[in-house]
Amino acid sequence: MSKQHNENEANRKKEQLEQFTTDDRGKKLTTNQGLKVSEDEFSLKAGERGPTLMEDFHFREKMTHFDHERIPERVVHARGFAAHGEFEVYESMKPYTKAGFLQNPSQKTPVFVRFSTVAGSRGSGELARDARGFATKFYTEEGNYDLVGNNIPVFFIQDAMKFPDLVHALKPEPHNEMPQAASAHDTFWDFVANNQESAHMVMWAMSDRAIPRSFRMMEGFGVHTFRFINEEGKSHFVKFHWKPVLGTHSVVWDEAQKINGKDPDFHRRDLWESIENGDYPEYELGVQIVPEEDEFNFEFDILDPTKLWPEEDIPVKIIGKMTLNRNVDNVFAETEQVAFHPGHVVPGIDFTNDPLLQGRLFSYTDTQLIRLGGPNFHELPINRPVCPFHNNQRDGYGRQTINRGPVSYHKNSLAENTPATSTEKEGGYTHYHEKIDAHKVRARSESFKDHFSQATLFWNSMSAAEKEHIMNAFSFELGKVKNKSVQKQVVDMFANVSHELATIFADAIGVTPPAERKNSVTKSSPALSQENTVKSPKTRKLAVIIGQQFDGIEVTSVLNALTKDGVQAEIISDKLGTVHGSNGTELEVDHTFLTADSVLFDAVYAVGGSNEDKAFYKKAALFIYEAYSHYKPIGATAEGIKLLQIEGMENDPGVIYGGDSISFPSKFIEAIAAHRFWGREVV
Ligand code: HDD
Repeated sequence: MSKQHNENEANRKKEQLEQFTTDDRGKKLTTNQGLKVSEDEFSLKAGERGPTLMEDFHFREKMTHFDHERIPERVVHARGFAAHGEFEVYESMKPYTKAGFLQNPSQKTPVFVRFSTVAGSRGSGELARDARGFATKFYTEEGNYDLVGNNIPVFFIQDAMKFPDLVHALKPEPHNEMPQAASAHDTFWDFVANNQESAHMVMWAMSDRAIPRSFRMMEGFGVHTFRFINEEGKSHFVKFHWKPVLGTHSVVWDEAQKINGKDPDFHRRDLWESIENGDYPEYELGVQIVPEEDEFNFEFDILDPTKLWPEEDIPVKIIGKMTLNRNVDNVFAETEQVAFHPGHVVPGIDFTNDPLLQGRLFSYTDTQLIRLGGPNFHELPINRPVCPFHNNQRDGYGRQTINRGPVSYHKNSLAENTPATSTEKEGGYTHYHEKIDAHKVRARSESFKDHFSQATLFWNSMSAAEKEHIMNAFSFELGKVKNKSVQKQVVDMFANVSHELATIFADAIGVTPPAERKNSVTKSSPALSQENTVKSPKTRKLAVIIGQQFDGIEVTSVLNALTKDGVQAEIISDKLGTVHGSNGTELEVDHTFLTADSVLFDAVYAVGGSNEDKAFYKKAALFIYEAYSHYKPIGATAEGIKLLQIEGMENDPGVIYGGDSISFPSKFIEAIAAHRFWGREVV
């Protein structure tokens, strides 16, 4: 296949959307009926000071449209942000699946990805402690395939029946609608303690995974076990993973809370700006594959969505790459109106009997009916497949397709029995012929009853710093819970995961520590720790704290070296305008201490300036101290050392002092890539 052909394929969705895109710039203002408007500021009145007239159709049309501009937000995952991109497979997956988009390495499939938080409403801050949604729509030649996942590989509950209960407990409490976008309240923890299958996901939610640095730096998981089906009809169990090329990184909790105030759009801004700058976010697609005959060879049930498959036991095979390379033109039309559904599958991908997945297969279409106002949401431009679609469905709110002819039923003779069904060979979807012989029961499978082993596996896999963050998160969340009994129940529950963990947070919240409990799980999975992730300086945001009469030669050479490695420097001083270096170097200031904040950056380069007063030094020192207290890399050169507030700070890990200016840039880049330095004693 030629390169041109691939690009054409990748652009198919873009071209389709372009047919619906309109640019109002430079055009004449009209009503929705196309009537040219002569006056758009004043309503039609009986006299200049008189009442507005009913006759004013222009006023009524404009106002009615405005009054109806809002649609219900998603019941969960309301706050989200999305981008377009493309996916390519590295090698044919033919032995495992017949899915067309996974066959040919030279084929590009357009994708649309929406990232989200779960609990908060549409306007909530993005740095909530929460799971992140990671939903991908592949516009394949065989129809849309949706991989509707999260950045956490397991779920709180095992059966979809409990989803409304979980969400009621997690969302703001109904009597006073508080707290917004937070799990730190009584009803959530009451749910946890009384639904102990949540233990494993709660461990993830209390870990750094729940406060990602960026959508570009988090993993994605399909969570459920799905099936791959090949041409011969053979089934393999499969779990899907997205691995971010930049590695998996997080912020610290104090920082997250402050970012929510300083820039509640922090994650969407990061995604938007990266794409605008051409730093396209990339994720590799990985699969864990288990042959059908091994279904019962594990110490957990592979259908249980509260269990992951340790990567050391079942390796993740990397099979392709997704690149997000285009921002949306209109957030409402695309990001808000996109409708994902785990039931949007293509031949070669099938479901398992995971009771959480089975229930999801109902909920997603159902929710779109109320959210998008009727059964024609598939016709919204963002939701249309790029391949043809024909059937006998007709009419309904907002129908756009004009179906010709009298025949809208199957079977028929008047239209030669078309639209016609397809055989499996012709690409018709057939469900996997799984044999089922069972009693109808409302029950949890015995094999789903171990709630703690993998929660402990997760705990065992954490580094010392990660464990500390988890303990602090429990102490914070339960510190906000008012009901003593709920606090006690949670302490007792998590003593089953780790006695050490439960004891520490029990102490922090004034609850009697649990009695010593034996925990036989000693296994760990290094792949679960973010300490072992990819480290790269690329796209890291550096705050350059600089004043008048800085050392021009040094700063120019350091900034050149850093930008060459992909670090993005922004100049911060106490006034906008230009700062002047000693040798005539000039730099344009991007932000002042008022408009920028330490929590919005990954690292700080303390330069200072020989011509600055005490006020400048005070603001600069505060900025740097905050970065230091969030364990961020700090580089300081001769003049900049004066900005380091604490004595001996220059000897701390991750504080690079530029005494030796030759090796300074490379040491600083290495520190920026390292992300954070947990070894610091911070009070
Ligand atoms: Fe869900 C939205 C992911 C369980 C019911 N879910 C939604 C979104 C994501 C997920 C990423 C946002 C999609 C978007 O950006 O538009 N959900 C998950 C994952 C789950 C999960 C990974 C567990 C493995 N969800 C789940 C269950 C149910 C739902 C068990 C109900 C039975 N989810 C919904 C929903 C939403 C939704 C109510 C709200 C908006 C929407 O569907 O389109 O149908």
